[in-house]
Amino acid sequence: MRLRSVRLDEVELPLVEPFETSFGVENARRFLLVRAEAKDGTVGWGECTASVDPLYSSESVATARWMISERLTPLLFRLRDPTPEAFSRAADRFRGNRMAKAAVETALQDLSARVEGRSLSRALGGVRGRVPVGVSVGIQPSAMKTVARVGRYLEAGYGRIKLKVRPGWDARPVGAVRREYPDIEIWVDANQAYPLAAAKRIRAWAERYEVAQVEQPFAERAIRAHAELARGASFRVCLDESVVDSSSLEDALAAGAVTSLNVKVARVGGLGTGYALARRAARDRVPSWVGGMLESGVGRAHNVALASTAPFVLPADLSASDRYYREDLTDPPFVLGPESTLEVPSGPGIGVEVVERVLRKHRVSSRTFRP
Ligand code: OSB
Ligand code: MG
Repeated sequence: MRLRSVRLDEVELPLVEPFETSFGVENARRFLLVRAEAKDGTVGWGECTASVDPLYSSESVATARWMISERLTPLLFRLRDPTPEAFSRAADRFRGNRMAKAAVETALQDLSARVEGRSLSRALGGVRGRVPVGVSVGIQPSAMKTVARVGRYLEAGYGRIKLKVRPGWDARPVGAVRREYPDIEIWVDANQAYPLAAAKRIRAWAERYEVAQVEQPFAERAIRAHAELARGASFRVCLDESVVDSSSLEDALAAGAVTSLNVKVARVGGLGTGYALARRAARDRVPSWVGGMLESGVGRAHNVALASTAPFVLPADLSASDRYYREDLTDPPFVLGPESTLEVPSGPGIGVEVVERVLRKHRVSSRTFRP
């Protein structure tokens, strides 16, 4: 396969409602899209989930734009056969910048599956036609509003609820949801917001309200703190930000710091690495699930394809398009199916198409690169 062009679009898509985490509020998502076109006209799409400010990780829209424009695209054009694997291997010499790398790698994954005329799920070895999903609920103005929000998601059919928490916003909302819904599966995610000394208190409310999983309460590098929390706990300790590559996963496994693994395609630099990490975790009987970053239909489709592979056994943070956006970039939109699942598209590549009309409406800039 030879490439004809790479286009880098910047898009701003309004969210249906603000999404608040321990590190900030988002009202709209501003992100990059990579459009890779082969000589024969076949097109593959990838999404970059870095946000305007480096709050979730050190990458931002601006750093990813520079990385993709000035380093990754030139590197890609120098490859004789630009497969996703060849690209990842070559891009490895640049440190970090995994969200930028993932945007390019996923575009090549879509493109190469389309060239081969098969779905991305099939290309990755997917074993499921529907993937179990849940919903991630942002920090709300009050515990009452949290309960109401959760109620609406349960009514819509979501089977597990992840509540965003932070110091001062944990036992109260979690307890309120548990009292209203005694039987639902509750996960929480703190995005590194707690000091190491908070372990005892986290354990107390998580066990009291039968939380099934506590995600990334401590800092990215705090492997020992996560291991301490996991020891003897009735809930799983999930790592998100801490695991970015195989060595960080090895250290976390050896320390007993990870009893559930959130795999985000963007955080680990692409689908290839994401799949490998989940396989490695499964060898130690650590279950994996696909995490989300409020992706548009493009990134969501990549995530759904990954979630269809064997090592992903827990429900993903992948909700229907209408939970995020009034008008998604892709067609058809993702809709919630029976038993809290999303259907895995079976068409070529990611199996959904970018609607150029919607893209143009929300696009703020566009730049095309040629070999
Ligand atoms: O930590 O999982 C996270 C969104 C932005 C940044 C970090 C996270 C999230 C989510 C969103 O939880 C989940 C989704 O896309 O549905
Ligand atoms: Mg998380």
